[in-house]
Amino acid sequence: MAEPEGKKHMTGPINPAADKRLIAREQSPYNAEPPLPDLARGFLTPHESFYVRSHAPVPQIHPAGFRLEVAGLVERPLSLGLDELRRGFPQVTVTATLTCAGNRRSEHSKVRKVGGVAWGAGAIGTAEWTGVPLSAVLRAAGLRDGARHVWFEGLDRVPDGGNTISFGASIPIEKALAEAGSPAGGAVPGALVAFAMNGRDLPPVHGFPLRSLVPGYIGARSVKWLGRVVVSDRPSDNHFVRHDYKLLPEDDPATWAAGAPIDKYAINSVICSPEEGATLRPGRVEVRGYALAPGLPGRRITQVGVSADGGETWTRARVSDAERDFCWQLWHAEVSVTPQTRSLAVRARDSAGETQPRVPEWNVKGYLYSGWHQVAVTVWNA
Ligand SMILES: Nc1nc2c(c(=O)[nH]1)N[C@H]1C(S)=C(S)[C@@H](COP(=O)(O)O)O[C@H]1N2
Ligand SMILES: [Mo]
Repeated sequence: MAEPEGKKHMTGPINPAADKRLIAREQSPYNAEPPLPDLARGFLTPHESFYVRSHAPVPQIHPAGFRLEVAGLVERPLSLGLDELRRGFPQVTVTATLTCAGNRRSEHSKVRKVGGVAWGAGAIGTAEWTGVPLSAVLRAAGLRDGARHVWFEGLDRVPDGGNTISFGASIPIEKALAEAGSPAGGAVPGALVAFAMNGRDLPPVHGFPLRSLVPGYIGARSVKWLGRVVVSDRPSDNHFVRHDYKLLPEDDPATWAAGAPIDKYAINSVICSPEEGATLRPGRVEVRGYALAPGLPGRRITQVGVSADGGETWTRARVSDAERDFCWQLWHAEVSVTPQTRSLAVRARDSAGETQPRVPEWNVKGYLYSGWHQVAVTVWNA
């Protein structure tokens, strides 16, 4: 049947899977990650391969009427249109890896089942983010005495009982005002109000028209569809700050209230190819993947080791990219496999001597899995 005339130019709800080449973990809200070999293709992750983590449908925001509100403990509350934000402030482009705190959650579930999106190891990606340093916006508003935390509020509506709530986050004022140096990457602001990803307007599913972007912090602090920034003397009491994203051994309300919110992400490394279940020929095999130093300025991956014998012996991998704060490194290694080989494993070490445990401590929500990544393979002697 033909569309009625008047409806032809109306936009429907945004299809979050459009232009994506991802494996859906949930259709609604859309949560999806790339096949791992796609991640290892390049230092920057193209939009099609960039994971999506959402708690609600993508809100449709009309840029003409959009305003970013800045409120709370400031001298001058601001209400900024997109043009004012782009023209009135310095712009910076920062390369940073974004990773979900739940990346690799399904491996926690092998120890003891955890709820939440059952992520593989693809809830991570690296992009060039362009925007305005949050510090510049805060300076324009003028911080008042007692300013200790900066809250971000998204414009999506997350179902909560019969109601809806906004997705929110909170970062300490020191992080909001921080500036880290990075030899290859230039100055890296502690946080950005970002409007572009890999040189183009943010795609709707990644937060159009604005998102916060907090290099080094878990993805949950990089709030998409950012509508409000609030300066406060305390962390936000948003559900996603108070009741989620904490490393706790059990699901008990008292421990939840007392637990500290996760901010920085942890050291990690993952094999992207061969994939789990691959069949290989005996001999030399090329192994590829990513490694991520913890989300602290100056931390570097200094060693990546790959084992084909369950951790008895390790081959040093070669890292391919320039070192930059808050960015992953892609690596590759050649190892020998025989018909006795059952799995490939990777582990990394950073410049502060931090390493990955074989199996990390379990937590009830399955966050920050950072154990050795192991891929089962079959070696077949033709
Ligand atoms: N408004 C809003 N912001 C959000 C979320 C959300 O559901 N709503 N999800 C967060 C989480 S948990 C992550 S890991 C990142 C994912 O960003 P991406 O979908 O652009 O990859 O966005 C964060 N920002
Ligand atoms: Mo996340």
